[in-house]
Amino acid sequence: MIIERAEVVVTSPSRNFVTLRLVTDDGIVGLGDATLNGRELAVVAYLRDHVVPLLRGRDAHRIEDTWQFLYRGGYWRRGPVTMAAIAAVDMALWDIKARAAGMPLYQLLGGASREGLLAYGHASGSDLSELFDSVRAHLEQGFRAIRVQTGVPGLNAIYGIASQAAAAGGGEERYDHEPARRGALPMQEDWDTRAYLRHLPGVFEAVRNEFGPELPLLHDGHHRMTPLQAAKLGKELEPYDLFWLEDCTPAENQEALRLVRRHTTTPLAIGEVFNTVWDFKDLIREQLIDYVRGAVTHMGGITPLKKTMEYAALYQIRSGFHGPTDISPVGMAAQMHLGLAIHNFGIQEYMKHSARTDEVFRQSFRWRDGLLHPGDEPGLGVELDLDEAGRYPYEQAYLPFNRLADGTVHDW
Ligand code: CS2
Ligand code: MG
Repeated sequence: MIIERAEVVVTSPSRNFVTLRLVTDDGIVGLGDATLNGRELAVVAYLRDHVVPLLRGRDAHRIEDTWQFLYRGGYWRRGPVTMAAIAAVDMALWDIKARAAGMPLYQLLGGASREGLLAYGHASGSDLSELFDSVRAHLEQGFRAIRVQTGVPGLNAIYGIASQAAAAGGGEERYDHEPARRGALPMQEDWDTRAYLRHLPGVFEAVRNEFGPELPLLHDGHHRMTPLQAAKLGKELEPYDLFWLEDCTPAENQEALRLVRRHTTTPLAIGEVFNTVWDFKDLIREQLIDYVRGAVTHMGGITPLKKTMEYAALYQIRSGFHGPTDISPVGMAAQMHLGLAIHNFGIQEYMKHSARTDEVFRQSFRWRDGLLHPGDEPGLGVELDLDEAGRYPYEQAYLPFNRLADGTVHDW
């Protein structure tokens, strides 16, 4: 089975998506997500100029060999652009192999290890009243776990506070941090860690008082704290028994998590910006995290993320794959198939895509009693409607950036 055609499809139904579409000599189509939020065109160029010419004529069945060829043969290793491009090839080849076998991909990854995937949704609000409404809306949609993000008194524009329609989890509203149609250039947001640290414990106390001790609650620190600040927050949140505190501190320096780990038993999740197992190695080996936040789209594909999870399993570390709307339905399907098959699954982030996106990427996801399932269509179970995709050309858009009160740029 030979790769005959390879094309890169860019479409922007509600935000920009980059999809690699491979077609074999016997007409089997495979899809791969290559979306890198805010840097989409860099991956498009990497694929079109440096990968697609190498794929035509290759044996589509040789997934591992193709991955190693693209990773080692490119000489310059790792990095978000390279690994998103390789991820798309890997996903598309697994899609082809499973379609050729007439099976949903999870069957080729070892079969289902559970009935469905526990998923969490994004509740948010600029104040407690809006937040509680958003939590209730997500509970009504069947979510059994909920991420909580709120405004911080004195800060105007901060991460994770969706417009109320989006916070309620429905409609065409774009999730606020989603940059598409928010103007072509990065937007400045503001930040004050001390104000955030003063405010957040009280928010979780109020949420626990309102919704009880059982509901799994998650929170995303979004890389903004020093290790000591993260340790302080983790300790102050212990009474509220979080499912996890995510990206509590920038983790390029994996040693930083040793300090956090010494001070708190709040579970830690890290890795949505990571792109190879090397970024996780010490965090896993020293048990500095509890959940691997990688995404198939950013970690080089299904093949390497499966290997990373097998390494993590040695340390009883579980998955928490990244699933915002800037992971396309193709990328979401890939990690749902992987999450269904691995033993050390933890939780799947699930931000529903817009209706327009679902018209471009027709998928067979099932959502029942708070559990996600990728469906049982052959392959990844996603079809890309090229005519629909053609209706939504790329729109330049970037993620926001942060400045502190004195103007210093800060992690967003
Ligand atoms: C966030 C992401 O979902 C999350 O955990 O960290 O939404 C992140 O802000 C975006 O994926 C960035 O593109
Ligand atoms: Mg995050």
